[in-house]
Amino acid sequence: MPTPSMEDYIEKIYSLIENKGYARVSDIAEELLVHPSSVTKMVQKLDKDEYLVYEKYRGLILTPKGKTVGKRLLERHALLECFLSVIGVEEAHIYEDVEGIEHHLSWNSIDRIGDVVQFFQENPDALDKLQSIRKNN
Ligand SMILES: [Mn+2]
Repeated sequence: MPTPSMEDYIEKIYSLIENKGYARVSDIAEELLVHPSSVTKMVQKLDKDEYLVYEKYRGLILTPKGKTVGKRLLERHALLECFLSVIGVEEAHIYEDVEGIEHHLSWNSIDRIGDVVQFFQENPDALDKLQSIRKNN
């Protein structure tokens, strides 16, 4: 199992490759607000654990295992953003709050939160009721 920090890196590398087609150490460092030497160290660990293959002058590519995990982590992040948005959390808090909780929930909880999101998407009346509760609190 990847640690929270490894998850952050795998998620970020996956999304960089999705969006730009590649992930450089400098891009990862910039996006995660860490020193490039920390990125290199972590990338070496992720290589050792077979999430990616890192070649100093050719950059890095995710292994099938890294891709599967990265996709799941990105989906988890998106689901939690959706959940906070559905329950009425202000936009300004959403990203940071998701970064704070995403590593600390079991996949069981993530799946059940997915049910709640689906429930509100399929039942606009329930969403209206939730909104009226919110307005009164
Ligand atoms: Mn995230």
